Amino acid sequence: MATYFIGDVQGCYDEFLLLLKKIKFDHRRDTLYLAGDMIGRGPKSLEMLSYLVQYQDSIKTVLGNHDLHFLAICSGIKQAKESDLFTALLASSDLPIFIDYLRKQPLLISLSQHNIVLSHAGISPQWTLGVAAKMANDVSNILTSSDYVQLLTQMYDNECSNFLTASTPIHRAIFAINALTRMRYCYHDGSLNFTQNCAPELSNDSSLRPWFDMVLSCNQPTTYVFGHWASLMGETHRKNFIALDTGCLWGNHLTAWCAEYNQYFVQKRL
Ligand SMILES: [Mn+2]
Repeated sequence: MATYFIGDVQGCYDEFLLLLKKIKFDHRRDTLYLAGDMIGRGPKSLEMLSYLVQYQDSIKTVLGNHDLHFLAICSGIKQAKESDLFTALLASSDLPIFIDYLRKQPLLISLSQHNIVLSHAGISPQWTLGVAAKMANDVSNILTSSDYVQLLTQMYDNECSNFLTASTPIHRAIFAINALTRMRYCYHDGSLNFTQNCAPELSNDSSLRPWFDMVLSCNQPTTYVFGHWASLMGETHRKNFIALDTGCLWGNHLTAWCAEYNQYFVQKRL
């Protein structure tokens, strides 16, 4: 019985299956958590999503920005770009099942038995873990309601970068989406920057810090698992921040982490 986490698959389904084989993943005994961005830009998003729908009991996910973007495309809010490689997925007769599945996926998962918190991009330094869980839950409540298209229409809003000045429930929900699925760097007041995406070693902007250097400490020793930030290549220099996007889509590799043994496994891009 093991607990695994895998970073951004982004439609790299063949590598995903090879990595499951490498960790000897057993759907009857083990649990796998995906850090979001399961689909988008890679070659096999249709196969990936079909697999996730089939194995919902053993594979849990949080939503990433690409997953939400796909929902926006399905709702007619955004147009798919050629580089999204969503053509097969959008033409599938199972599309309503995929939309339904994605709308039900959370933006944050807490595993209290391991003191682990999983989200696609991270946890806002302006939040306690309790506030983070509440805000993620508020977003999920909208995503599973009939108002969800309205939220998807409004979510492309870089103005919602500061939780402390977000004055309405919808602005707080959009901030939550921005923090949980898009954040990398924050300003010193904890508000979000949306443009810088290089590794911290290469950043020369002193007004910005990685979110994981700013996140509020809590009484419980918490391990933060996240994806989204491929240029980190897994390196946070902090042992309780597990960065799992190692750029498989960009020709690097897909990474799995086993919580019980603090062990990493990788599968190179084919
Ligand atoms: Mn992402």
